[in-house]
Amino acid sequence: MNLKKHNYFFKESMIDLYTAPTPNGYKVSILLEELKLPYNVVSIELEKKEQKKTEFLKLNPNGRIPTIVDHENNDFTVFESGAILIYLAEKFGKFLSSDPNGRSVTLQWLMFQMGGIGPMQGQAHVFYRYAPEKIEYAIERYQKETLRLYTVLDTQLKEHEYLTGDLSIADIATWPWVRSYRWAGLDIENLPYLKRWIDVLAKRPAFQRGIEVPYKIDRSKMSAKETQEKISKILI
Ligand SMILES: N[C@@H](CCC(=O)N[C@@H](CS)C(=O)NCC(=O)O)C(=O)O
Repeated sequence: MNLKKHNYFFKESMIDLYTAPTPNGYKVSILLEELKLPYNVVSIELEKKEQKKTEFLKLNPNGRIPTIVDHENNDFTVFESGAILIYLAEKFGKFLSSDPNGRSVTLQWLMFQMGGIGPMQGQAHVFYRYAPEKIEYAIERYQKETLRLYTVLDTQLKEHEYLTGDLSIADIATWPWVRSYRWAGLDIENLPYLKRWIDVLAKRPAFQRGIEVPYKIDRSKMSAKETQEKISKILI
């Protein structure tokens, strides 16, 4: 398989990031940008099903992005965005507390994203945006549950600037999803603390650079038909 390799920084970087312009991919590029690490970006064309090819499945048996390879650690490979964030945060000693309780709190909010926000909002996107037929029950179910999860975030953010005090991998995992609330057909006018947090993080240069990896994309400029055709090639 001929994976296209973009080298943004040096000829040989420590980390290879296999990614696509999606919220799960952005989590890792944002963290790498925050860590100011040089990394190679391998752009995976999801519509061409590059993520299902044998060569890629050797790196990620789930056939999805993101995935990293750490050349400094015998080409150790990590898949699942949450596991990648923990691996990098531990390796570089940033964005995850070394104090056991502080670490647990960050991991709780990271799991809340991985097990709640991501899957529920992902389904809201599917049924609200991409499904060829509009199934009201499914749209309402996933929108309502995503909004309920957002209110949990809003309550937490009323008392905390970031989800767990200092900026952590929990914020980095959650922001790329929640910032796309309009894509799920949701309104957050009644969630002022969540809105404040989205705006604060959106101003960080590393977050701005992270969402342009592997390339910049503006979905608001794509027609509904174009979007549906593109995504239906990815959805199994
Ligand atoms: N739980 C996985 C989910 C990864 C995932 O769903 N990736 C999507 C893009 S956001 C993907 O690769 N989709 C392509 C496919 O399903 O074939 C993670 O967090 O890494």
